[in-house]
Amino acid sequence: PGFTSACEDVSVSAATPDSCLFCKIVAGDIPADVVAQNDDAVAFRDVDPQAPTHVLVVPRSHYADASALADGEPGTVAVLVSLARDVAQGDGLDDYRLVFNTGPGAGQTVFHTHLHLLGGRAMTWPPG
Ligand code: D5M
Repeated sequence: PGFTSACEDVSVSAATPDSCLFCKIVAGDIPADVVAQNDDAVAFRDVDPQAPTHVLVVPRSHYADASALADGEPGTVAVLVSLARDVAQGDGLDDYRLVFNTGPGAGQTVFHTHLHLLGGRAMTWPPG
C-alpha cells in the first residue's frame, strides 16, 4: 500500500533527493502522518505498521543509510534517537525497539536514512 518511490527501484548510490520518497515527505510534497519534527528530523507513522507504534524518524537531509548519515551529519544520528524517544514517551512506551535496516540484505527498501521506532507489543529476539 501507499506510495512507491524511485528510491525503492534504484541502487543505494543512485538514489537522489529528487527521486526520494522520504525527501518528498520531508518537503511536504507527499502526505504522511507526521507525529513530531524539529530542525533536523521528521517522524511519521509507517504505512505498514509492524507494531501498535511503528514510526519512522528521518533526517531532513538525504543520506542513503545510517552509516552515511553518521559520516555526513553525526549529530543528527543523536537527534533521530532523541526524537524517537520523545515519540515513544508520547505513545506511553517505556520499552521500545529502534532499528536501522542497512542494505537490501538487511531489509532496507527505502534508501533515505530512517530509524524505525517499534513498540506497544512484546518484542522477540532474534528479529527475523
Ligand atoms: O523500511 C521502509 C519503511 O517505509 C517500511 O516499513 C514501509 C515504510 N513506508 C513506505 N512508504 C511509506 C510512506 N509513503 N509513508 C510512510 N511509510 C512508508 P525499510 O527499513 O527500508 O524496509
